[in-house]
Amino acid sequence: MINIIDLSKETSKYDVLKGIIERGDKESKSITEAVEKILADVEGHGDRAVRSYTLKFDGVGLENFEVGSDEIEQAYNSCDKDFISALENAKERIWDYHKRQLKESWITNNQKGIMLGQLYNPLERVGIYVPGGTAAYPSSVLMNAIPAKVAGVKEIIMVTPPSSQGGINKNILAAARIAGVDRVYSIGGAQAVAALAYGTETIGKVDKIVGPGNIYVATAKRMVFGRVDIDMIAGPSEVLIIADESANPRFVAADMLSQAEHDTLASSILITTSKEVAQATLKELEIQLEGLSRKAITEKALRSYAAILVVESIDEAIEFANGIAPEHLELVVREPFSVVGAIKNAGAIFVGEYSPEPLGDYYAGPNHTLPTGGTARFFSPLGVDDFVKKSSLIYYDRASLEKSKDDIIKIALEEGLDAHANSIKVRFE
Ligand code: HSO
Ligand code: ZN
Repeated sequence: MINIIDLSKETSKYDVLKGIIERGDKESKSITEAVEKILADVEGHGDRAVRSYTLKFDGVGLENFEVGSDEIEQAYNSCDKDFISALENAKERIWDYHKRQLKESWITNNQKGIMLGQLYNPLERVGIYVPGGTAAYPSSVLMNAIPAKVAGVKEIIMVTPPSSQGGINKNILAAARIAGVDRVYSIGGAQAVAALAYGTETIGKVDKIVGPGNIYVATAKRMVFGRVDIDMIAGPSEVLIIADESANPRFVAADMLSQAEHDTLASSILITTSKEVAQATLKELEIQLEGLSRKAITEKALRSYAAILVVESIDEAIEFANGIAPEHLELVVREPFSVVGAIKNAGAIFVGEYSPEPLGDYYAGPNHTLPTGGTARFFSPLGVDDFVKKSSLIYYDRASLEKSKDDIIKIALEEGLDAHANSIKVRFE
């Protein structure tokens, strides 16, 4: 099903994985043009355009997009009680973790007559996109909304495409209620992104749009960036597992499958110093795959984008991991904490064999919205910072400005900006 690749025999390690790294839907001209048209229509015609695209793409004619609080309440009450309590427990942990990310505004006056600072303020209104279909995850509602809540965002608006009957998944609505989402609209696709970015007669414009979506949603987000802020552009999910001879192949295979079941573009890579672990994991993958409800998706992902690599040393595995910059990195080695410091590029690091990725996907507290496709080289997990902006604060008294005036005037004149120089001079004439 998957080939085991002995990296010591390969000349270029990264070529082996090129197809995996570069997977994912690419923006094409036809997608860009289609999205451009949707954005322009919604900007020009508001609700009318959103209504007609909802009919065209989702197959439902909706007069009113907003999901009423009664409907949300009803959905919440009809959910499995243990599921609700599990989500509440997850919320508590996610909240607690994100609370630690809050930063305080600061002001310093360590020079007499001068005060400088940075003031933190939450964004006013934020939109969360929740995809429809099999990728509609209640856990993602918590992961997107809770950091915004913790940051102090005043209004959180969730959008999600309606089913062909016009309804919304009850688990998604329950998660929205638990996370404290203020409004829910049953709209999706690029038209939902446009409605959030530009505002319509019934949907208020937001300051930032977060959440994953298909290529149309991702393209729309990229195009409205600047009008509003966006989070990262999420690509297909991936896990890289570093394992030594102490790793349990049953655990390793289970973790690889848990990633592969997300979608046919998901990628699971094992890199190990042990040929035995490599062989045994391969066997386990075949055995465990049989029992999965999403076997077809999982198998396709495994065949296309999974790999088992054998290396000579853990150092080599780490160098490789840093080169790939995976979204999720599991360290299933004898002394995982001795390795953590060497990891430079990874969205989330799962340490030791009892910290599998789904623990982080749902429950431990850190965010599961993570940089994908190698972008962990420069992006960070979604967090409170994403929902806060800063203003600089500057105060000088007369004496302090007078002391600095010659330098400022000099720079202004060199830039050829007389009026800038005058703004300083005039105060001392
Ligand atoms: N592994 C996904 C998150 C997720 N898993 C949601 C299950 N539900 C991306 O980090
Ligand atoms: Zn997952």
